[in-house]
Amino acid sequence: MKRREFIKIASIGTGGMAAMGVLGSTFVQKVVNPRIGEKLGEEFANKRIPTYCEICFWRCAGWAYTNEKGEIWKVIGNEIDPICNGRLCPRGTGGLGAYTDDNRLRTPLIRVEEDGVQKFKEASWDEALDYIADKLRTIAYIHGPETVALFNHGSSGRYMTEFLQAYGSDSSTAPSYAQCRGPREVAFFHTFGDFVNSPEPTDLKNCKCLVLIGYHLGENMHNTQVQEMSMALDNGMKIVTVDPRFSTVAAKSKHWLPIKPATDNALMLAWIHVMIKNGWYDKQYVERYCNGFEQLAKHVEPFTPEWAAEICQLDAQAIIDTAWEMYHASPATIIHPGRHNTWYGDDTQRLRLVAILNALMGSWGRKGGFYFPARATLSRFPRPAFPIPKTTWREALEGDYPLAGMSVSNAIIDRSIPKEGREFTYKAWLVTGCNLPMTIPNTPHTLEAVQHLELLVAIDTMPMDITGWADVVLPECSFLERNDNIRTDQGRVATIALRAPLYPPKYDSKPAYWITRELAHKIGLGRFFPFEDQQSELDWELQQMGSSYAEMMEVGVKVFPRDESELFLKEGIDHRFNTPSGKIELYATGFIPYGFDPLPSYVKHEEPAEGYYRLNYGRAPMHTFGRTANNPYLFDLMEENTLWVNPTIAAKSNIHAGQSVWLENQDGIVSSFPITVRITERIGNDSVYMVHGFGHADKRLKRAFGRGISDTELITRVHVDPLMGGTGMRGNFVKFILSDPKKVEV
Ligand SMILES: Nc1nc2c(c(=O)[nH]1)N[C@H]1C(S)=C(S)[C@@H](COP(=O)(O)OP(=O)(O)OC[C@H]3O[C@@H](n4cnc5c(=O)[nH]c(N)nc54)[C@H](O)[C@@H]3O)O[C@H]1N2
Ligand SMILES: Nc1nc2c(c(=O)[nH]1)N[C@H]1C(S)=C(S)[C@@H](COP(=O)(O)OP(=O)(O)OC[C@H]3O[C@@H](n4cnc5c(=O)[nH]c(N)nc54)[C@H](O)[C@@H]3O)O[C@H]1N2
Ligand code: SF4
Ligand SMILES: [Mo]
Repeated sequence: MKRREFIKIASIGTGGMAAMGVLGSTFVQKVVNPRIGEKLGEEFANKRIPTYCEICFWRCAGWAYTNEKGEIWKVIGNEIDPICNGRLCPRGTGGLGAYTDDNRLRTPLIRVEEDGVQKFKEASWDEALDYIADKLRTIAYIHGPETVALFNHGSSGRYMTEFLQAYGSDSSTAPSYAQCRGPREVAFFHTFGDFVNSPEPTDLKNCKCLVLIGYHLGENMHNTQVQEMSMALDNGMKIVTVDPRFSTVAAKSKHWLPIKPATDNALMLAWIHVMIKNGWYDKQYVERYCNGFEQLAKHVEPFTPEWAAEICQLDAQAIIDTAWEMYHASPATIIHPGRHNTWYGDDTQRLRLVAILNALMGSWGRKGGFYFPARATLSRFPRPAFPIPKTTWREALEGDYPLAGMSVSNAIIDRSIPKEGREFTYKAWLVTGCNLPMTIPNTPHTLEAVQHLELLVAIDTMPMDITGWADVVLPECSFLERNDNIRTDQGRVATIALRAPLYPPKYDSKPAYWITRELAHKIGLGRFFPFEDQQSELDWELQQMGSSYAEMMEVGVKVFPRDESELFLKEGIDHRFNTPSGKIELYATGFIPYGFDPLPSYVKHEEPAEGYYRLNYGRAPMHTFGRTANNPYLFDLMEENTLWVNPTIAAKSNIHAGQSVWLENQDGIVSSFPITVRITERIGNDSVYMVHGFGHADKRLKRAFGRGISDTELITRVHVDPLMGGTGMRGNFVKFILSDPKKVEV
């Protein structure tokens, strides 16, 4: 096959507007597809429907409203939802933009070649799904269905995952694991026998000492965590922030430790040293519940605060003071596991230190620490058993990353490039709700893999970067135009939440459920989708939980109360943890069979060369990754990212505030676009900082195109965690380029 070229809208074929798919769901058939500016009429006036937000994955439940003209009006939080307490964050409120964005994908697109030029042809759903079904049939026949992988994030992933399993593959993966929270899940599982999961079961509202290590809560806007943090602050909670950058929450902290990047393990080892040496840990808890204390105590003997102070460029006394602060508040102390954990490649071991600290403070299963979450069980209508894949995702890894709990996105990408000596190669990707060129580090490697694929399908709402590389693009409607699976996320109490459509899908877009079901039917897998339509299926599922679709339309959220005593360990009573020893494992015996160190150490990481600065990145409260960059309302709040530069570096490099600079990384990669310099003392003199999710390269994103720099573009050096495959991304270094390298074709 000819190399796949990146296609922008400018080269759309002349195929003409596709007709409404003949397969239209019952709901869609009832109404004409509304276009921007069209009045939807009385049917939609003063309507209120229950939904849960899809702008990030906290998934707050809310109500979406239309006004008296039937126009979209507002979305607000659902008062009875404990995951939002009736309040949405700024992104959730601006979530309406997911519906109104006029750059949305409108019709299915198929890559064609005309006169040697690749372009997209607009297609009907029938055509597009036939094309995919044909390819999938051929791939199953020639290579086996297990060579097809799914990348997913968000609600649409659930149905696509089931489709993939029915087809014969279990390689369903997500950047939100190996580029995000995978390390903490593995570390906590091997310490406490439980995953952290989302939302994190932190009893923040009762917490007295919160330790945030590279976790910038407040800029990272996970709703109820931020609410509970404010509540606890009002009640006198002390915060210890460990961050090389003076983050928003650092300003609210009793202690800010401006740590030298990449040295956190040294700090934590010293904290443990100080705690054990001074007896500043919960002895009863450790004695009753923990295993491996002696090994740990011996292991940390050399790691004095003075030793760490030098490595971390901190004050030794500050290390001792903060250790005391944690002990003083224990067990109402949370050393937060963070969320975006993939930093330097030794991340699972770093998160093991976090887990050990929590164990020493006795905070796992204790008030003000971590609670044991509850979750509603969703019954699924009986359907045939899924076929067993000939090669499972784990077998495809051929022994690599043995502690990974789910398939590893970057490993699938890697194993899509044929390599001598390797038996298994992936042949096709289905991608939904992921923008891989912007979320998987080392984009050139991802794009090389794309060239080897026999099929790349992108299901998205927006013409994001990934769609430009796809063979087929399928436009999903926004969350405000669809039902989705019942939300059963964990919390202090089990809850269920319904998402219903406010409007029918705009343009020729469709919900994931419909797309998957139609595709399943086309490929002869219809028996796995036993319901005619999604609402009947949801109703059946809700009935099993003692509710119904009709009831949920009225209430939106249902809470299943439980006794508060179930939240925490019962004082003085033994508890069996789900670990090999049945105890909290300070010494991780589960690591031993794989040759991984059961006790974490400090390993020195590479430092920037002269003239280069470490590339640091994070979140802004008004955007979610790159997915909201083009959202009209959120764009108004923040149009582009800026580059934080310390005044000393600025002076040395001859750059001033407001200047546009380009960046070049250690591998000679130059940013596609410039970024505006912001000079601030809030960042140290060895790094520069920017918010992730900007610098979009697809011109079809009229607002977001070319605004700021994409951090991902500059992250080409990846330090992979040998335990679970996470991609350490913070070992990249950049220098300033002061004049236009004329790299951008406009
Ligand atoms: N450089 C760098 N890379 C990172 C990070 C970083 O900070 N810097 N963060 C990492 C983290 S923590 C994570 S969790 C991952 C996330 O990485 P991904 O899982 O790839 O998630 P998003 O960036 O949210 O992908 C958004 C895509 O989903 C599409 N989308 C939005 N709504 C819908 C919908 O309703 N349906 C469908 N089908 N598509 C939709 C958007 O248009 C966009 O193309 O990225 C990781 N990668
Ligand atoms: N508004 C908003 N909120 C979000 C998201 C979003 O996109 N937008 N995404 C959600 C998701 S999926 C995730 S995973 C989370 C991510 O949220 P976090 O896990 O908080 O995000 P990170 O990007 O890892 O954290 C960045 C912080 O780490 C600091 N840092 C950098 N290097 C080091 C180091 O070596 N040591 C230490 N101690 N600190 C360091 C940076 O200065 C910065 O303050 O946010 C969630 N919440
Ligand atoms: S935290 Fe904000 S963006 Fe995330 S689900 Fe809740 S309201 Fe939506
Ligand atoms: Mo994440």
